[in-house]
Amino acid sequence: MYDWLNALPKAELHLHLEGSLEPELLFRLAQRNGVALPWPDIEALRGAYNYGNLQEFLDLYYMGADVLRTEQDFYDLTWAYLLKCREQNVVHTEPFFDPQTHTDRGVPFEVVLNGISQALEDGRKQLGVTSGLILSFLRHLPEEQAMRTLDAALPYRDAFIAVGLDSSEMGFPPRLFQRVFDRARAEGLPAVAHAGEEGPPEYIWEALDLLKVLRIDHGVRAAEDPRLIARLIDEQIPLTVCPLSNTRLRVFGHMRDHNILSLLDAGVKVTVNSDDPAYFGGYVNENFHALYEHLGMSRAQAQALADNSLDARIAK
Ligand code: ES4
Ligand code: ZN
Repeated sequence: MYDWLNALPKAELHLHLEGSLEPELLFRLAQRNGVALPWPDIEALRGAYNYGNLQEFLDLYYMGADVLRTEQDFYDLTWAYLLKCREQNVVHTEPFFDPQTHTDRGVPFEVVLNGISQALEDGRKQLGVTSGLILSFLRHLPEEQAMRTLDAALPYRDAFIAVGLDSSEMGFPPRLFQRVFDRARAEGLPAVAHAGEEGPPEYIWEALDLLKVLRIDHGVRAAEDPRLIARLIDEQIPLTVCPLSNTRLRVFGHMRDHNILSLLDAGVKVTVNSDDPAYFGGYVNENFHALYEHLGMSRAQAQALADNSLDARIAK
């Protein structure tokens, strides 16, 4: 079963490039750039990968991203992830990056974008992994700063397939970002948004009705609202679900309690993704393995999940 799951062609639609920064590369980049780290060694850093909720993880994730300084750093980060894609038969990926995490530290937008874009292009040519980049806004910062980020991005409009919304969810509902998403849409950029990870079903309604998203990232709390589930099924709106992330961040107490297969069987277009693989203990295949081990996922269910991921691509 494991070999069969590994060999399944699949797409990854929910992956934060900054979250694919493995401890080994993090330490190497810190040394290369002369950045002092609060952890004495890789083991100590790994020991810190224990979270009570989303915010505790994000605090560590933003600290880790501080080692990313040069175009080469962003290239190396993206390239290491693309090698994983090839290894795991992820034939297509639509990764997020968070420009504000870097521009707020003084790293120019172009440095970040050039490093990532060059690696994605080399990934297409040398690895045969197709891709499309999603520019994600940080929702814990004001909409005005998201708008300035969009300003910085629009000269490179063709480098993106969509805009997204991530970071701390509770207290930062999608409705706060309606104007920046309106403007992105006017520029021809479709949208996705994190909603219903820790936040209530109401945030998913807002992402659909106000931000006009094509997909919901996470969305697992939709299960609390039967009318919302009916709509997701009726309109076949994809959910990019991240099982290992959800258990590591305690959205579900244990993998056996995860609702992804119930949603699949109900007719919701769910997909399997890794979110922040370096921080949550696995890439896409490890997420599939966990569903097999703890939820008894069948081959037919795994095939449906993989088919959904290829079907839910924005970049076809
Ligand atoms: C994230 Cl798991 C998760 N949720 C929200 N924002 C994020 N950024 C990176 N990982
Ligand atoms: Zn995410």
